[in-house]
Amino acid sequence: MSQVTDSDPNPLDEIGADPFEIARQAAAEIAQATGVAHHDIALTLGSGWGQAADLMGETTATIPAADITGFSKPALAGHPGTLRSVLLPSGERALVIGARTHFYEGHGVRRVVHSVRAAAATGASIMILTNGAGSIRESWTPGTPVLIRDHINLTAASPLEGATFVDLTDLYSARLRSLAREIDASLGEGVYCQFRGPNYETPAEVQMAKAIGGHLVGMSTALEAIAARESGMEVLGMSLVTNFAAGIQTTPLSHEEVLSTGSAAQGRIGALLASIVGKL
Ligand code: 8IG
Repeated sequence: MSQVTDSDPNPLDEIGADPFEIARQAAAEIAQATGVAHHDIALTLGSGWGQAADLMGETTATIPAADITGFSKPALAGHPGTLRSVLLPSGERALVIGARTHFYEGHGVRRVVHSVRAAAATGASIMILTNGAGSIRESWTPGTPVLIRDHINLTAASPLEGATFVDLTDLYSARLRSLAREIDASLGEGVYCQFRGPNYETPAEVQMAKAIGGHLVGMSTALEAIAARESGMEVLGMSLVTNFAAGIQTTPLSHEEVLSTGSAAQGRIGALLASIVGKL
């Protein structure tokens, strides 16, 4: 593990740690803290997606993620760092993860995928991963939500350890994608390229991503999706285009642009995601 600091010690970083045992411990603590023994679905809400939780159902518990074993302290403003238990109209329970650990933080892949493994250990069988992303397609302007059809993992890392051969055909469930398109037939589908970050790409790197079949560029999701599949979950991935990728747009990229596009779109995409969850 490439641990850059011990100011936020984490049992996942200890020698001999079993990440699945730590995920089970986290799940037990989530059950205790929320009073909900079993969650049915889990959602990670990335840039712009935060409002979906309020529209999906009734939040019955909100807990600081950092209180739960294995979770890291929040690294970024706009990423609130909470776990919420939401009672859906169907009676099902959703675990809403507003606390993402990014690969670029340098704490290793185990920490990046811990929330997904913990969600699986709470019983969730569907994992919805959302993010903000840069678009390579000119027709996908900032503010456009897109379904992730497949990914290209450019991090040179994997959450799988040892000889764990996991099939990733249909990683992003065709069933869930078509369900989403029943809610909004205009939803496009694209291939998401996860770069390590935290720098945005050079224009040449964006052209490379395009040449190898990518449509969206970002810094999350692919590693989490792999871990979700390893844990047997069905995965839905969605990006909110917050900017054109470098070189597609001629103006410099900025985190402020990402945040303002996210806040402008959040009511609309939150409602979209809430309707999708209502159909699961
Ligand atoms: I939001 O253009 C967001 N995240 N790598 N590139 C990468 N990540 C991003 C981008 C982008 N926009």
